[in-house]
Amino acid sequence: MENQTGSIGKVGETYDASQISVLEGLEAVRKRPGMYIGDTSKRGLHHCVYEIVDNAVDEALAGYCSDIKVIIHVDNSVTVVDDGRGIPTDIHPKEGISAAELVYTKLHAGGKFNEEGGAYKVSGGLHGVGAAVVNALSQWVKVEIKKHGKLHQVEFAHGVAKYPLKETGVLENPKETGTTVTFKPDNQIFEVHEFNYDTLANRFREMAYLNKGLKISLKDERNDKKEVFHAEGGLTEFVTYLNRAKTPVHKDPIYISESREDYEVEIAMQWTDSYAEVLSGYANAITTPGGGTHISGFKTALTRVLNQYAKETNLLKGLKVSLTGDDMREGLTAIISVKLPELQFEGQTKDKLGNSEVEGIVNSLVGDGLKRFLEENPNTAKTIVRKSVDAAAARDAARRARELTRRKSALDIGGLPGKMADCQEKDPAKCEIYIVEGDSAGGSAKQGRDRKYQAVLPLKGKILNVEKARYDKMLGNAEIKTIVQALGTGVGKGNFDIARLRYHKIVIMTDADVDGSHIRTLLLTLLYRQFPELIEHGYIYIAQPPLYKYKKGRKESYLKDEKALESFLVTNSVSEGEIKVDGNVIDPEAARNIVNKNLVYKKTLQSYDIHFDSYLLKNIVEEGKLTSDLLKDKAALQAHLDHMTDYFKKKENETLRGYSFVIEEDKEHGTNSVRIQVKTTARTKNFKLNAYFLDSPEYAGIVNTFEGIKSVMNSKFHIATDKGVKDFDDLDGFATFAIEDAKQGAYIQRYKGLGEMNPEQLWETTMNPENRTLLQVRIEDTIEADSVFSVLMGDQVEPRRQFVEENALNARNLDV
Ligand code: 0RA
Repeated sequence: MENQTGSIGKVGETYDASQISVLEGLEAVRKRPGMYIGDTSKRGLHHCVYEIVDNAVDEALAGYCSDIKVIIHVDNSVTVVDDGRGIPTDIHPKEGISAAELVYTKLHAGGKFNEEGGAYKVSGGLHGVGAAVVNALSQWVKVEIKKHGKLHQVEFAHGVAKYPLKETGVLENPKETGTTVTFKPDNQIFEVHEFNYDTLANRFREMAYLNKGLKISLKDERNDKKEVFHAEGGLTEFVTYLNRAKTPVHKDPIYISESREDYEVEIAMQWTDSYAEVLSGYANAITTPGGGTHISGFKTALTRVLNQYAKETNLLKGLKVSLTGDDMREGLTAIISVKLPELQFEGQTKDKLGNSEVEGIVNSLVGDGLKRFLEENPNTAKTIVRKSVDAAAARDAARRARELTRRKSALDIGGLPGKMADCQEKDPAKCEIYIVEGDSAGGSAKQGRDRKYQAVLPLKGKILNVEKARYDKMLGNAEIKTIVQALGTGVGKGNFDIARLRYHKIVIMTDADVDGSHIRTLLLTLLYRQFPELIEHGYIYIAQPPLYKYKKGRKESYLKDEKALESFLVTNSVSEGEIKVDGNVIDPEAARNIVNKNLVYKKTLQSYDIHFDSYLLKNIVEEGKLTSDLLKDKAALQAHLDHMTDYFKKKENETLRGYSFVIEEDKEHGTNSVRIQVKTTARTKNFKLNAYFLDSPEYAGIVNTFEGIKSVMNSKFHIATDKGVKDFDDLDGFATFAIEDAKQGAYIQRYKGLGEMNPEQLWETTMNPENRTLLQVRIEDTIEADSVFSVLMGDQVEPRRQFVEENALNARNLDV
C-alpha cells in the first residue's frame, strides 16, 4: 500500500502550483501533530474521530442531516456516514480543485467555506480545519459523496490526493445526498493505534445529550457492539443518566432553558443523597473542564437564590454556621450548557470559558428560573434546602473532628503507620510508595524493594467504601487513616496540601483476581473522591505483575499477558537445527519471521469472523480472483461464483457452513455486487460484498499480509535437530510445530497472586524500574469517572450488575 502514495512529482503534473502550499501545510501538521490535535496518544487518536464527526454534526445542527453513523473497522480504520447535503463537489474557481478535495487538504478551507458557502457553521475547536488535519495524520482517507444524483469519490494517502475527485456511478435514488468518510490514522504518528469503544461512546452520548434530537449510532466491527445515541429529552436525560446509580432526593431534574439575544443557556440539575458534586460545563457543545464564566455565573445564582429562599422560609433555624455554596452543591449533579456567537477560551490548556458577558447572563437567567422553580415546587425546595443545612452541619462536625486528629497526630512520634516500611530518601520527587494487598505480599515487597527510595504499606483486606461515607466516618476507618498518614498531605477542604506529599509515585499493587480488583477499585474510589489532585498530577499508578512465567533450563522469563507469551514463544521457536524450505536452507531468524507472519495473517482473518466470515474471506483473498474488475463482468462473475459454490459445497463437511451467492446491480459504483448468505447450524448471516470493500485500503491491507507468506504457504518445510528430522507439507504444519516446540520442555506458570512470587521475583518483574511497567491512572473524562465510581461503589445494585457484565472487569482495563 505504501507504494501507492502519490509522489509529489506526479501531483505536480496534475495540479497547479497551489498544491505546493497544500503539501507544505500537511507537512507542518505531520511534523508537529501536537500543535493541531493536542497529542499523539490515545486522546489525539480519538480526537481524529471527533473532528470528522464534528463536521457531520455541524451539518446536522444546520438542519440538513438527521442521521450520523460511526463504524470502527477491524483494521482500526473508522467510517463516518452522514445524510447531509454532501460536501460540495464543484471545482473551486481560485484553487482549481474540487471543493471536497480542498476541505481535506487545505488547512484553511473550513474558514473560507464559511464566507462563500454561507451556512457552514463551525462547532469544533479546530474551526473547520479538522478534516485536513485528520487527513494529514492518516495513512489513508477515502471520501464518498452522494450529490446531484451521482456518487463521487476521492482518496488520499498521507494527506495527498491519489487522484482528483471522480464520479463512480449513479444513485439508485437521485435525490439522496450525504458524505461517507473512512480514514485510518497513521501508525507512524500515533503511539496508540486501537480505538476504544467506550471512549467514543461516551463522547457521542454526551453530544447527543447536548444537541437535543441529534442521532449518532456507533458500531464496532471488532466485536459487533453497537449503540444509538439519541436524546429527545436533552440535558434532562443527561442528568438522569449521570445519576443512574445514585438516589435522587427529588423526582425530576430541574430544567432551565432560556435565551437572551444570541446567547442560549440550558441547564439541568438534580440533587442526590451522595456527597459528590458533579458540575459540568459546555460552551457550544465543547467541554470546559477548566470551568469559566458560565460556571461561576451558575454558582453565584444558585448560592444567592437558595440562601434567600432558606432565610425567607425560616429553614436555617438552629444552624450554627452560615450556608456556603459548597454546602448547597453537595450531592448536586448539574450540566451547564451555553451557546454563544464568539467563543473565547482561557487558561493554559484553553479549557476555560473566558467570555465575560456570559457570567451575568447565566447568573440572571438561572436566578430567575431557579426562583420560579422553588416557588412552584415548595416540597422539592424544602428537601434541597434541608440537604444543604445537613451538609453545613456535617462540615462543622468534620472540622471539629479534623482538629482533634490534627492534635493527636502532633503527639504521634514520627507520624507514620507502624506496619509501614518507609524509604531512606526524603525528596518526594524520588520516592515511591507501594500500597500492597495483604501482609504476605507486603512482606515480599518489603524484602524485595530498593529501600533507598521505595516504601511499602501493606493493607489488611478491604478498606472502607468512601462512596457511601461522609468525611468524619471515613477518618474513623483505621486502614484509611494509615493511608492518609503515609501520604502526608492531610485530607479534606482546607486541610489537603499537595506540597506535603511524601511520594510522587503511589503504586497500587493487588492480585490479578476478583478480590484484588475490588481492593484496587476501593483504593481508586478513595483517591478519586478525596485526593483528586494526586490523580490530576499523574502520581497514581497501578503495578502490573506478570501473568506468566516461562522457564526452560536456566532461561527464565516473565510475560505480561497472553499476547506477550505468544510472541515470546514465536521468538524462541526453532532455535536450533537446520531448516529447509523446498530444499533450500534458511536461517532460523527467517524461519521465525515466517512463523510470525503466518500468525499475524491467521489473526487478521480470525478478526473478521465477527461481522464477516473468515473462511470465506480467506478463500477470496487466497484465490485472488474476486476483484472489483471481475464484479464489472457479470457473466465472468457468475461463472466464478458457480465455481465457488461447488467448491464450498465439497467442503461442507469440513466447514459446517453452506454458502450461496447472488449477483446484484451496484449502480453507485457503476458495477455489480454479490449478496452472500452463510448458513451455519446456529444462524444465517447475510453480507454484501461490493467494490467499495474490494477496493478499500482495508482489504488491500489483508491481501498485503497474505502476500508476505504466499510464496511459502504450500512449501515443504524440513527441520533437522539433535532430536531428529521432521517434515511438513505446508507452512501451517510447520508453524504449529514451531510454537509447540518452544513449549516443549518448558515450564509455563500462570500467576494467580502476588503471594506466589518470592521477594526477588517481585522485585525483578514488578518493582524494578528497569523492567516493570506501571499503568498511570488518568481521568479522561471527569463526569464519566464520577458515574463509574457511583455505579461501582454506590447503593444501586442493577447498574453495577450491568456495568460488570458489560466490562467483565478486566484487570487491565483501567482507564477510569
Ligand atoms: C459546505 C456546504 C455544503 C455542505 C457542506 C459544507 C458539508 C460538509 C460536510 C462535512 C461532512 N459532512 C458534510 N456535509 C456537508 C452545502 C453545499 C450545497 O448546498 O450544495
